[in-house]
Amino acid sequence: MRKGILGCVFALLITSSASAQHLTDMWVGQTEDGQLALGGVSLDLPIVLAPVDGVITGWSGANPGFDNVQPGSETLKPLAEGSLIWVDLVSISPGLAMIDNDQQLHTHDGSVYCGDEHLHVHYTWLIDSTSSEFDSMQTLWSVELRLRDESGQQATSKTYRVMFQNEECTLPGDIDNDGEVTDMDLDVIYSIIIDPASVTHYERCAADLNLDGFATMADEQILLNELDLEETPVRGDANGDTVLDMSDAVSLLTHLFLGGYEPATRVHANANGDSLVDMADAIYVMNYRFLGGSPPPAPFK
Ligand SMILES: [Ca+2]
Ligand SMILES: [Ca+2]
Ligand SMILES: [Ca+2]
Ligand SMILES: [Ca+2]
Repeated sequence: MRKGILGCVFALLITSSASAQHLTDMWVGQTEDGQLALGGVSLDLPIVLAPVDGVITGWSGANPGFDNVQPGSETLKPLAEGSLIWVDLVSISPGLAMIDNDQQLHTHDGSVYCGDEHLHVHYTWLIDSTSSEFDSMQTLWSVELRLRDESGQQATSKTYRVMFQNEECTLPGDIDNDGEVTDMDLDVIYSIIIDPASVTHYERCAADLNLDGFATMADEQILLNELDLEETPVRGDANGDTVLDMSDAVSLLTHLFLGGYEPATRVHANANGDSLVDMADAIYVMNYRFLGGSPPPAPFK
């Protein structure tokens, strides 16, 4: 039922987009060695899809399309005459769909005919918010694909990964969106990893440094590397000896009121994990150590 309705909608969508050459289209050609390859666009950054609501609901777009190599390519040669190019979908993220020119919905691995040596197609990519596999905590979806020549003239391409987002994150790692990646961002990544539903989509997205769609401790490790830190800090451990005790409260008070002492990162100073480094953090450490108060929030061991 849904597929029939989709057919009408996408006949329109595809007709209107098929004639245009888009900046993000991928060129399909062959290398000097006769292997199929993609060119014309960098696949390092996710493609941001636009919101749609109605027959299909979620985020969609007809980019990238697949075009024959355009004049001026220095790295790829045009396809051999008689080529019959298929796109093999090697894997596709749950919740992501590709809709081909026959209005077929592809949500799992499979193959789609792309065209001959003059190919020019725009499939529709859809982050399907109505899919049972859609995860609202996810911030990036991807498809792995390769090109195959049914005529046998060119070798199968390597596998490419094309990434899609439903909201742009300009700088992965810049979780507080102040334009730079600092230990302020490290201070907040732990709460995102523990409870992604408690933060905004942008924060989840910015915390996904390895671009797998979710904020996890693997992203924390990348952030540590970017900040030249060797290991996960202990929250509230102001003097950096990995033990939380009275000396941390003293170090923190020295930092706050006397100057001349700087905790290694904001995580070391911000014992209670709120948005400030202040007197309350020193009190929090003393409460925990001497009065049976709560331990600091993560990272704490
Ligand atoms: Ca930042
Ligand atoms: Ca991640
Ligand atoms: Ca300490
Ligand atoms: Ca604090």
